[in-house]
Amino acid sequence: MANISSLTPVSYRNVSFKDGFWAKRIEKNRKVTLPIEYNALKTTGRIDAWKLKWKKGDPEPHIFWDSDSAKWIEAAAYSLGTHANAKLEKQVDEVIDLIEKAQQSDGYLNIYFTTVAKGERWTNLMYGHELYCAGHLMEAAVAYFEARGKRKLLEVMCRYANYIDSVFGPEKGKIRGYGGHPEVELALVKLYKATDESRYLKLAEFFINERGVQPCYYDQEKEEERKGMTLPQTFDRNKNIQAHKPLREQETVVGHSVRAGYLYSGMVDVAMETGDVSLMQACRKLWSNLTEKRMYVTGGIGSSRQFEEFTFDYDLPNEEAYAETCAAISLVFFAHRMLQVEKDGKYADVMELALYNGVISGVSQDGKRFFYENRLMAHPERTKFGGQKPIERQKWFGCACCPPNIARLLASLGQYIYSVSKKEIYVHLYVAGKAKVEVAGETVTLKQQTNYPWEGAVALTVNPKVEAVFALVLRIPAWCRKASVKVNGKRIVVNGNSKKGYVKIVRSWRRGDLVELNLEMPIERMESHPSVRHNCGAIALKRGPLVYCIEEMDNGADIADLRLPRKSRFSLVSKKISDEKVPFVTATGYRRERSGWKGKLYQPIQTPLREVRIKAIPYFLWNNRGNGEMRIWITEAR
Ligand code: FUB
Ligand code: ZN
Repeated sequence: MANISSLTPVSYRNVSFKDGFWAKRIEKNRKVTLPIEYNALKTTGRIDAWKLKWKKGDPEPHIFWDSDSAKWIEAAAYSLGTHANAKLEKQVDEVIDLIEKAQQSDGYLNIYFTTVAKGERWTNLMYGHELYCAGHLMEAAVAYFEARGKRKLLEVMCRYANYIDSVFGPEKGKIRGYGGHPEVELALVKLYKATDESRYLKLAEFFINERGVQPCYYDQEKEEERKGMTLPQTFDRNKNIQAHKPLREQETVVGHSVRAGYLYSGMVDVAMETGDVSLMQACRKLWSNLTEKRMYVTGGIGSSRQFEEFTFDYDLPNEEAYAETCAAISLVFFAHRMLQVEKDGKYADVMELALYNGVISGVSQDGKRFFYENRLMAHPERTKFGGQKPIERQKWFGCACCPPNIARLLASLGQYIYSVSKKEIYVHLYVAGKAKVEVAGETVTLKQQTNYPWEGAVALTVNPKVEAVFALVLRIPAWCRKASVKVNGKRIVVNGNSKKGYVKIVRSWRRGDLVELNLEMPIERMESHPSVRHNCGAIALKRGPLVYCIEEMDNGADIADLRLPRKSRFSLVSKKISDEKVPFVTATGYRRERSGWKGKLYQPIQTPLREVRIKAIPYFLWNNRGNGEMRIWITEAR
């Protein structure tokens, strides 16, 4: 079967960032976050755990500690792929040496199941995370090989993949199981692409095809082997890990949200590489259900903190939102893959939405603290109850999946901006910087100058080595109602000429050709589908890709008391949050008076409203100036 991908992403190594929104964040990621995370891995014992010195009585390494080091190596690899750093490279090499030594003679590699649970390999596929950890290590190996040409980890992971291939599969004597936490599927496809070893693709295909086949593998895994998991009767375990029915029959996104995002990404990868049309069709259906009924306005996914899972259509609670940083990242992965197959701007729209809101809210502006949950409404007192994580971003977590995940995403952000086909360059995201692209047999340098997402003007200079005919295909985001494009000062028709969210400019391009794109970016009042009961009577503010929120420090306490009239006008006021100039949105609104309530909890309506100025900031920036209340959805007054 043939590869059905229409586009190929331009490697992050060919993309550089300059002076813009992402340049700042990627630099912080490189200079602040990566070293902090290395120290956290060191001081919490995650790196030393690779020495396999654990003995009874010592604190146990967590079942997926391997994946924390792996994601950090992957992030460091991307960073080294664009910025040399001898100290960082040495740290990576040292960790890789430990990993190599930890590999068993048959190729097996896992901290927990080689020390604490020795002899219990593959007995707990549902929760054991062995294949999940293997997947993250494979991704790290490929990233490091591609960034620095070093093969050690790649060879370790090929040995491990060969071993896994000898254990799992449809053949007699092999385990017909698959990982409780998907991840290895997409990783095997990466390993296949890096090595050209078709066994890895076949194995990924097996894991995808076997998942959910009835009787379900997990019903056969013995109960007592799922150590330490006391689960309520109502909990549908197979559904939580998307194994309740074969994947091609699944139409609604269910279960654990990160698992779902990684799984769907792996499904697209396998479908893309093998040309599997029925699998691709399943991905489309799942995408629709996810983005039309189960996604937050921020691109966050996962409505229930309990089991970190999806619930039911339109159930999108704000204060109780789970919306894990990793889940939003997994949505970016899924969207990006769908985009390469479908060339449809609806995927880029969601990718952008998640990046600018539900993902980047996961790290503080200084790059030092992280959110695991990305709630859409917060009250400092409320978060002390109900098993919620604290309101403020944390330095690290016991379950630390999110910090290194955001680090690897930021370090590899370049790969999400452009794609190419034989004769087309697609520009999905507007980001200040440069890219080197191969198209129509020529090398083309593209330069983007823009202050996006704060402003909607983008100047794109096209520099082919020699004059060449190809199409420059620019995304017109769905949020933009009015866009204009000029080529060398001459206007071209956009509205009406754009197809699936992109406008295509075919011409013989010459050095210095200038494309000017202007995306009008007014402040929009957003409403939810009427079935999202949590947001009835409320609106959210959005400008371009950015969702706004109101915070206590700008509006005083009790922000639930604020009302925003439908007719009030907005203004933008530029203010600094830390070292960054940010457009605050302000509007005249109302606040209920607090007097007259002594000794009462309820009363017939009589509270007067007083006029106030409401101030909103981009959601991703909340909780950077101290703790306090926050909400995205504001009660509307007519
Ligand atoms: O299970 C591994 C990771 O830990 C998941 O992806 C996150 O949701 C967290 O539970
Ligand atoms: Zn996470």
